[in-house]
Amino acid sequence: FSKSTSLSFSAAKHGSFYQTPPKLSNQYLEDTSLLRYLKRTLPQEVFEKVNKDLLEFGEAIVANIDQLSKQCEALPPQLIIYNAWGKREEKLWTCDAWKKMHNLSAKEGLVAIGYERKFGEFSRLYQMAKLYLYAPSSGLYTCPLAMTDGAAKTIETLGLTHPVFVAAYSRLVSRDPKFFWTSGQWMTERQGGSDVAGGTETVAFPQNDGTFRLFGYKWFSSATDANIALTLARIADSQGQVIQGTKGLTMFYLETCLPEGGLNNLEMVQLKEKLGTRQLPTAELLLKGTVAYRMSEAGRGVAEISNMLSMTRIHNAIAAVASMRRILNLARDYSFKRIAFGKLIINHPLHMHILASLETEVRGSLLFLLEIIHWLGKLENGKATDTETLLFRMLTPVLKLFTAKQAVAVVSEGLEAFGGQGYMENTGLPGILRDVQVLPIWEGTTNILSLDVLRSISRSNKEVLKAYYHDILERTEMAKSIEYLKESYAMVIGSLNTVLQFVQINPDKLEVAARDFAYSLARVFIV
Ligand code: UCC
Ligand code: FAD
Repeated sequence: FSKSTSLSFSAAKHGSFYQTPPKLSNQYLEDTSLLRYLKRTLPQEVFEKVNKDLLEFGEAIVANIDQLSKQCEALPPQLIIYNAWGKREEKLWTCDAWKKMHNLSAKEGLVAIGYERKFGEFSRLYQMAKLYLYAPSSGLYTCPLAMTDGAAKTIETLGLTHPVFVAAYSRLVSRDPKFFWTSGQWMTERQGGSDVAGGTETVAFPQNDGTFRLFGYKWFSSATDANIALTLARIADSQGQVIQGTKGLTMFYLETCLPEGGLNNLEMVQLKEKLGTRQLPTAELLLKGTVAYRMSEAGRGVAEISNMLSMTRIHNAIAAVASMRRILNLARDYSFKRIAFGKLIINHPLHMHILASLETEVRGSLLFLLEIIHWLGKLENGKATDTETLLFRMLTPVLKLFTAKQAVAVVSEGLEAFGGQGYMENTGLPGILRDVQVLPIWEGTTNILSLDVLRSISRSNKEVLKAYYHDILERTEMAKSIEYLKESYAMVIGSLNTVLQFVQINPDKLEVAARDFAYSLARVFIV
């Protein structure tokens, strides 16, 4: 052996090559599609303010927030049921980083911006662009934030004026970390998460003071440390009888802790052992007389909790697109650092082609997401047209199901772009794949949302399909006369006609084809 070779592999030395790792840069600056969309859509004076805040927030994410998210992954929540001396304590322990996420979410206005409405119809774009930057570095704190936003939206939409709801609302949209509350959403029971009406056994017993006492078992509670929850139960009559099915379900509001301290007559039975989302305290809960307030009319629980569902489904899409963007940006950075076969991997045409095709998918999903968010902002500010109102209803489930599935595929491909390192836990990369795998499952599975798309079509007497048709024609109008876009234009219009004809020709096959149909709606809209 030569002396230099033996020296570099002796004792504690393990060779001299160390790969430069991928680097997380300011994700706002790295996202040209987002930047361009905001520049194009927001009025100049709004853009300047939003741009400044997003730039600063993007810096803060790199400087310290991303580190906090790593701590949330490394120190998952624990449920301590008994103390060392056998006394039942039921304490949910969360790490400091998780608590810091709560505080910074309030300070940064991650829910508040959407309700302060300082920028009118553009407020939601601002709020959700911020959440989009935050999501992959949030240690999944965006999960409780999604449900908090959903709860605030439900109280606002239903115009609830009972002091309990007014007080809760002011906390959900607060920027003061000490005052800020988060919400959970307890819908799923053992017998059914999709078929909520078939699965809900929880019973609500009316009390003389107008409140109710809930008894039941909630099978999944993602944000168990939340301050409040919206849930469903069946109201018992004086004989203790309940109405089965959807018409028997009513929406309730509850606070997880009693004003005098201690849990509100509920028991955290156990934390779930999960493939991913380990940062989240997902528990099974026993409701044993939980004090609750009726939020919806009796029997209108499913319809009214849909206000929350449509918000959380948009948040789901934010997490999906943001995860895709994160892995792709890291993979792109890595491709300028990793050498194989004598050159940087970015210079291998096939690797470049794979990254470019992922880029196309991510940009398409992002533009779809931003368009839905803009409609949400318009709806809330009385600016939406009838077409936009109809399309918002049909395309929200499409957005959720499409981006969630895309996220699993794109993140999986993204991991491969790091070779073996993509599989190594201490790179922080595998956690992204684990966490996106939940996105197609919760908040309505892909099948359930495909059927929801059909529901929205039949509820509108197919008017929404006409709106969709005209919307696509309008968006593509310009391309008609541009020479190099003519072929693409013809393809889009051809696909549009095929999809819509399918509904007319095959009404009996719509259910079985619902998923492909929803995908086609997404693809045509994106192109
Ligand atoms: O998973 C959960 C939390 C996870 C953590 C949060 C993550 C947030 C993202 C974070 C990212 C990091 S909570 C559990 C979520 N569960 C679901 O999503 C349930 C899935 N199942 C469905 O969506 C089903 O389609 C059901 C439950 C809605 C179907 O029930 P029914 O009994 O068959 O309902 P009907 O009869 O079709 O509808 C009842 C009423 C109708 O209104 P009316 O009576 O006025 O005709 C429907 O039009 O509800 C209305 N409705 C809707 N309205 C149903 N769905 C909708 C909707 N999407 N929008 C508006
Ligand atoms: P099922 O409804 O049993 O579905 C099983 C399969 O059947 C699915 O593939 C589904 O698509 C399919 N299917 C069902 N019905 C139909 C149909 N009509 N047509 C075609 N296919 C159908 N829930 C809450 O309420 N709050 C929470 O905080 C919460 N947090 C969660 C956290 C995690 C990590 C997970 C994994 C789940 C959480 N859930 C929560 C539950 C989640 O919302 C449900 O698991 C989900 O809605 C699916 O319900 P299910 O598990 O009962 O599946």
